[in-house]
Amino acid sequence: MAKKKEKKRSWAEPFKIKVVEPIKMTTREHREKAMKQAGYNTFLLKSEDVYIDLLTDSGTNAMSDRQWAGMMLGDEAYAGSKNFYYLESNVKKYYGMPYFVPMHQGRAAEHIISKILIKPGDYVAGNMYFTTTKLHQELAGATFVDVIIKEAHKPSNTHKFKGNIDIQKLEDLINKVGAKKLAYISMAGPVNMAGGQPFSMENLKAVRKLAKKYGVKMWFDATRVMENAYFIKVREKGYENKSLQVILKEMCSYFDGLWVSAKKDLMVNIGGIFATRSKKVFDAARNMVVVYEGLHTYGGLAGRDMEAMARGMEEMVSFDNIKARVGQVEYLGNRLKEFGIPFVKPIGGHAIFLDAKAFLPHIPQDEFPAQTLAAEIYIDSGVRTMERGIVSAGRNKKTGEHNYPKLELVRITLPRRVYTQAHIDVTAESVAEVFENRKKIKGLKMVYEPAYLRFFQGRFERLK
Ligand code: P71
Repeated sequence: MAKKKEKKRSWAEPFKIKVVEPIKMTTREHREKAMKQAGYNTFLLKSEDVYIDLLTDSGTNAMSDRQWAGMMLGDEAYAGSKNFYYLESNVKKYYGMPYFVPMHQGRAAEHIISKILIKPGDYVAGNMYFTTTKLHQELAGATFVDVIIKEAHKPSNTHKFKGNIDIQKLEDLINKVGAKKLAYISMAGPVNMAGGQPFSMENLKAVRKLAKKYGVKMWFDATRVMENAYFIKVREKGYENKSLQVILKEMCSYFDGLWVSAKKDLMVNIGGIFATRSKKVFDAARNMVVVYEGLHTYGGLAGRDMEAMARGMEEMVSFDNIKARVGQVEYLGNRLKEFGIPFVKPIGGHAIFLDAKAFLPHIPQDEFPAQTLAAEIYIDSGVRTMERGIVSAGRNKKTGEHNYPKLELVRITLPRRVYTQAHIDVTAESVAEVFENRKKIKGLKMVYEPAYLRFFQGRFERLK
């Protein structure tokens, strides 16, 4: 008997729209002017001048009706807010960490953990770097060493777990500097700068084994952990029948502590988490938070923010939710593929990362191809994206030269539950238009460079 042909069925987001925020399209002339005034830096544009804002998925997500309802239940007491206790119990439940300190956002936690664990002259090993994470580690006196697998640095390599740590590289580093000098292993999942690429549970377990052998601590940047958990479920053998909640708990179980920028997975506009199983580190963090953030039961947040976080945490573990999120990123990637546009493969969890070196091969890296491309996409359509290349990589601490990262990327980031498939189509078509006219595009020169995290406030001019 002939096999029945399987019918392809579409799927849709597990929510509908209840509140809308108008956005407006501007003229090309207006955008040319706005981009010039912003020094060809998309961080310096006014949001009002942006049509589709794909700069980041950080704090830009749509909260659910249940989260908004929770905002009215904010207990704004200075000390001991009930929202704090609810959030604390959810941190235990979902991340499995017994000790929790709220923070206003991710980098506050990075600052505090770096100050606690790093002594000047120490090293930190990580699976590629994140800008704010690495800066806080360096400000505390550490040298950051990237021990991610080599495949992660190649945009077209389709390794399923490009966020993995190279175990040999890590062991070599431990042998070279000595375990005592390695303040901790800083592991992010998925890896933002590598293209939203996950690590596998198998790799995590191998890192744990090595860390145990040498007595080295492991800390987890769990900012977008749900996307990593999703990729483990759909790509790694043995996890296909496990719930995301179970996978999340297992991942966290291998770490001594973690931090989270709650502005991502938890679908809130502000918030951060610092959590650990070490009473000693907890006591130190709880004491430092009163110096830098606020009392240890609010950490720079309002009670209502903590309520929205606690509720967002319950929503983030939903399989349908994360499937729709990653599915939207995949949809954008597939549209761009149709146009032959070069981007990082495999398609990551939160964004598509255009390969600016392949897109604009005639622009040398010190004329900032990714910065240029982000500016051109904005000028074409009002779609705002972000540079993740040489500008983000900053300068070498010792020589003062630019760092020249292998990856020179433009990130097209999708906020959670915000844009429709039509917005994604408009975005893909705009990138295709810029691609068609790429040969005419000229690079940039930097005319202002701030000392820290230069990508936020740096200014550029077009080369003639
Ligand atoms: C993103 C952001 C926000 C951002 C930060 C720096 C430059 C440009 C944009 C923030 C992260 C993150 C990871 C993996 C820690 C933070 C800091 N990402 N770890 O991707 O992605 O958290 O912003 O809450 O302080 O747009 P924070």
